[in-house]
Amino acid sequence: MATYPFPEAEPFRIKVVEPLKMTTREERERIIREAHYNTFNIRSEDVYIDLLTDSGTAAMSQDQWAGLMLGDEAYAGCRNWFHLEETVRDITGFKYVLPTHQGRPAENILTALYLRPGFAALGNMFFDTTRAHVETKGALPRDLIIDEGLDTTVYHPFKGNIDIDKLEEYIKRETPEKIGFIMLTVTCNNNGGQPVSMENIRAVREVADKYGLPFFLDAARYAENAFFIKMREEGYADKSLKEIAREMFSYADGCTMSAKKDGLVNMGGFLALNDEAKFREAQQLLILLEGFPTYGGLAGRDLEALARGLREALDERYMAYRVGQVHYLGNQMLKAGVPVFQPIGGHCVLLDMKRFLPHIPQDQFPSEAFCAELYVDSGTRAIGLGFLAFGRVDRESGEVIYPPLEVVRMAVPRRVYTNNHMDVVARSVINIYERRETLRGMRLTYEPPMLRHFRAHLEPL
Ligand code: P61
Repeated sequence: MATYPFPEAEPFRIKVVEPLKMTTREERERIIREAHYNTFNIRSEDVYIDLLTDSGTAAMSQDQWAGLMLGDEAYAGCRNWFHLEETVRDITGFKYVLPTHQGRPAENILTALYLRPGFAALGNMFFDTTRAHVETKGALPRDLIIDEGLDTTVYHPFKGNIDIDKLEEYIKRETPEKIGFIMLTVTCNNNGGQPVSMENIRAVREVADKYGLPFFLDAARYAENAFFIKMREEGYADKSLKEIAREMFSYADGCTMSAKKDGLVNMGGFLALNDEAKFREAQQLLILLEGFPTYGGLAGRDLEALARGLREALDERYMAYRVGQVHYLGNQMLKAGVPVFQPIGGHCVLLDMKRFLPHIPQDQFPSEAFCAELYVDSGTRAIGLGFLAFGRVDRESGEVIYPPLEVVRMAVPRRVYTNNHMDVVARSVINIYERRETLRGMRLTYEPPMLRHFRAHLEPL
């Protein structure tokens, strides 16, 4: 990554601290055993450094906390809603905004508006909740990311890009009438927070216009995406993150937003649209599923914290620190030869388990074996995103389908941990890498029928 003109050190100081419990190795060995070797089953209190997710885990600023006291809890027309609406319109340029309690209700409404059984939705890589909402409408989600996006070894500045040729081929083959919409996830979460270039977003707009298709952004990490465009794409170095974000949104017809990421809040989201008729329909669904259109499942105080958080995430010094910290963590591992997905993305470091633990076959859950070891070694919690999460058995042929990536994700919460914490994590990963041959595979002892990784039980072989 290019060096940022501002220092990457924290542009804040710490006013409130949350003590962390320290456990012994013996305690952690017992805890992971009792959690059936699945880090989702560990109590947060027993975790020292929690890198399970960057979603809803941010530390709010004093301005956001102060905003909570200005919460107007009226059922209809609270002032915080108007502040949020005005902020979203200002950042995105979209005409209509619908508040939701997180990202997935926005996805539920959008997919209900645009999809029918037999339709397809085309994207770079659909996040799992979006994918599930597409599927529950009877439609097919299709991931058309560029090939480099799934190669953990090659460098590409925008590994979140969609393959424009594949996109156009798909539309021509299946006919535009069968396509509900195109969606780009910015940054692309499934391959580690890889950015999408402005050029690619613009090219999708052209394809969408050519075939008369709506085009949306999954904007959960749009500000991190804007930062990568500023750092890596010709012509954007002197633009502000807000200008870049505004341009990104200008090519789309709307967006879904899980504000638990770049909204810097612990809960919140929205759907934004330009189409008035669709907006009216969406409002009906919102009332049914979330609440009245001026609160949509959130308290007035939460709407206020979100309006303030959205602006803070576009601060360049914050973002240089934010992405800088994720890279600080990943670069230490890279220097020690650990197989890290490259380039490092915006919100997490991915470890390639096919190269880290080549002696453990994918069906023996190398990612979960590593996560259990990491927890015992340093009290760090990470998650496996590979065969356990995404593997499946084909219903017709009975064939076992392996996902293309077998990775461990270490997602960094925003403004929460210091670089000393990052040092602990990096040392622990390097320590395990040096004795990787001693790790053993796992087997399942309990497997839920759906989304099995959340609740599965495992034991070492
Ligand atoms: C995460 F294991 N992400 O990365 P909601 N779009 C995108 C997301 O990253 C995202 C959502 C939409 C999570 C939380 C999470 O099975 C899981 O506000 C790009 O969570 O509804 C969420 O936003 C959905 C992790 C969610 C999971 C579901 O950690």
